Order: sequence, then C-alpha cells, then structure tokens
Amino acid sequence: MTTLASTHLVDLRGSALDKRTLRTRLPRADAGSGAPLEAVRPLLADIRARGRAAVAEAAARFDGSAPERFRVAAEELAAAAEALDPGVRAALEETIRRVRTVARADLPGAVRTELADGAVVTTRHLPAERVGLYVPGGRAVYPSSVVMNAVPAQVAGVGSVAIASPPQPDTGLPHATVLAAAHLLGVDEVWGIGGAQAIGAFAYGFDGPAGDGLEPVDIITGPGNAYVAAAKALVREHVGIDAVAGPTEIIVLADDTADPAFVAADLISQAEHDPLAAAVLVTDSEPLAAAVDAELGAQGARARHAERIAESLSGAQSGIVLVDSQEAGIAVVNAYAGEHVELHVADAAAVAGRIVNGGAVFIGPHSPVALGDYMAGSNHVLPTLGTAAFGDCLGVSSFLRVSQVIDYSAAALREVGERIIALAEAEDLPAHGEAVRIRLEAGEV
Ligand code: HSO
Ligand code: ZN
Repeated sequence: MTTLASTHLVDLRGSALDKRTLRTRLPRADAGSGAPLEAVRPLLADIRARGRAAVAEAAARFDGSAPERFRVAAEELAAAAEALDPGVRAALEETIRRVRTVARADLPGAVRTELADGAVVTTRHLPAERVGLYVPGGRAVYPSSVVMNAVPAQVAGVGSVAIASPPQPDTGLPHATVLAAAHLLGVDEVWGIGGAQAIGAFAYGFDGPAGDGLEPVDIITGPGNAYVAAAKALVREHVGIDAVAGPTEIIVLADDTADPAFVAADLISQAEHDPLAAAVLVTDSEPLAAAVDAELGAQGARARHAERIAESLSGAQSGIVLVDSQEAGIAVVNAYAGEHVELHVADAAAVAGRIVNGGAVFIGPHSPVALGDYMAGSNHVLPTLGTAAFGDCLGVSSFLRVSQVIDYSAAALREVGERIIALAEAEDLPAHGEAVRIRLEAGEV
C-alpha cells in the first residue's frame, strides 16, 4: 500500500518510535503563524484603555454593527427557551443532568491533616468568584458547549457566571439555542459579544449604562477560533484561562476487528467541525486502513458538510498511520497526545489503561466521540494540539483554587522551632528564624 484516496498515508512500519521522531512524523495541525496574536494585541490594549467604546468599535468592524446594548435581556433569554424545539430541550436537559452528575462526583472535599498534636494543615478548594464562558458561533452553533462550560462552574460553586457568544447577523443576539441553553441552566448574564473582543471584555470589563456594564471575571473558559485563542493567550497574565484551544482532533487506534464504517464515521464526525480539524487513524492492519479509506470517501461524499470534511481529511493534519504492532500503535497514540482517543481493538478496555496521553479516551465500538460531545456525562472541552500530555479536560477543578489553612498550637510550634531556625540560618534569612525565636523566648510557647 503506497497511497490512499481520501487521506494521507504515513507508513511508520520499521521506524523508530521514540517521542521525538514520532512528533515530527505524525500528522498534526501547525500551531499557527502568530498573526492572530499580532492582530489581537492592540485590540486588547484598546479595550483595556477605553472599555466599552473599544468593544463597540471592534463589534462594528468584525460583526458589521455594534448593538445599543451588549447584554441580552432577561425576556429575550426566556423567550428563546420558550421557543426551543421540545426534542432539543429534552436532549439539553439530559446532557445537563449527566454532566452535572459527573461534576458532582468529581467535587473534591477539604482535606484536614493533623501532623502532630495541635499541628493542622487543611487543604481547601475555593471556587472562583466570577467566571466568563465563551461560546463560539460561526460555522456551527454550540449550545452543548454552554452546558459543558457552565455546569462544572456551577457545581464548583462559582457565584457569578457570565456567557459571551457572537451576535448573529439576523437577530443581533447570540444564537437562540445558545440563549435557551443559558436559560435552562439558570445563567442570566449573557453578552452578545464575539471573538477576541469578548475575551478582552471579560478580562478588563467595561462601564456602561444601567445594566449594561460588564464586571471583569477571574477565569475565562471555552473554545473559539484562532483570534479567541490568541486573546486568551494574551490575557492570561490578568485572568485564569482553561487552555489555548486549537481545532478539534481525533486519533483512532484500530485493529482488524474494528468496523471500518464506524471508524470512518467517527473520523468524519470531528472533521465536520473545521477544515483544520485533525482526523488520524493508527492501525497495524493494511486491510483495515484500505477499508476505512474507502468508507471515508463514500461517507464523506454523502455528508452535508462534504467540502469541509474533505478539506480536513486531506489536510496535512490528518491521515492513516500504519504501524507494525499494537504496541507500536499505543506508542504512537501516546506521542500524539490527542484531544480524543478512540480504541477499536479487541481488548480495548485493557489498552485504555495504557493510554496515558489523551484528553478523553473512548473504549470500544459503542463509545464514539459524538457520545462524549453531547451525552456521555464527560466534558467535551478538552486539551488539543498535543497539550493532553500536560493539560486537563474542563471540569470542576478548572474553577477551583487550591488553598491551604495552617493552624499550629504553641506546643506544636515549639516542637519544630529549632528546626525552622536551622533552615532559616542555612538560607541566610535569619529574620525568619527570629520570628520563631521571639515566640519561644516570650515563653508563650
Ligand atoms: N467535538 C467538539 C465539541 C462539540 N462537538 C460540540 C459537537 N458540539 C470538541 O471536543
Ligand atoms: Zn464534536
């Protein structure tokens, strides 16, 4: 096998499988040119300096017009929920239930450790006070992302949750389904602001007429295009962010037991997001590679977004990787550190234990990424571009800060007093030692 019809072939059979080699040879979207960063930098500085006027000018420039009010009125949110298709409403409610169930189970409790009599350290998890959730518009509409961002924030105990999403050309408001999802979640602060200006507005806030001034947030989460990602990267000195997200990606490890139609459908499902989305199959089976390639062609041609899908599948970031063995396949998947990993191999549950780099790992033929995108109860805001090697999926911990409380009695301090003084001397920081000695000598301890 030397070529494929629908996507690239990367033949790694007989190749070294060390991380460095794999990272250069595996298909991957490049992280971008840096151009968005340069475009966004002055815009953010402008928003920081001039607030609302700068946001309005950016909206006029990028969205075609600036609304009189940026904040969506309560009646508009309620009306959107009222008009929501009952089937979509039921589906959103089920998603909310499932994501909430997992988020609640994930919530960490305070940990109190008594190191000696009267020597106590407590590790607490404090929710951020106020967060801004960005929900992209554009190519697709993402009410499911409203749920994925808002539910863990709410379960974490965040008191103030704001959503921003781009205004639609016809209504001047964020998409009706996004508004409806916010209403179902009980989020009443929704802003019709899109792109990098939304990130700037969240980071710096702005004044406005009654009810239309935006308070800065402490953490910004949610995916977006290259300009949103660039803006998040630039404001991270001032606010927390979840991640600088790239286009979606899926890597499938499959053997000759896999159903090629299922595998192709799942690759296509993520290719549908974006011409830059990455869809990669890793297999030790040539017949499976050929069968999946044929399915990609056939299913891709029938798809509603056939053009976008063909672009993604034929892009340099996508392809079919041939390896010598399952062992080699596991090494490739771990080196790729993909946002979504699917395992279509005979012993998928056992192999899952060996996938150490993956934003979300889907086991077997009946756990497609589409299930995770909407209904599994897992989160679909995940690390991309190889950042799954160190980054987290979105969850309650994204909205919590870890903070410790120290409580020592006089006797407990006396017990370690001389040791502290010894270390303070060793670091040539004698005033540290004095802060303890003064207590020992005062006889208080
Ligand atoms: N697969 C996307 C999330 C999504 N899919 C939203 C459909 N709607 C990134 O994980
Ligand atoms: Zn998706």
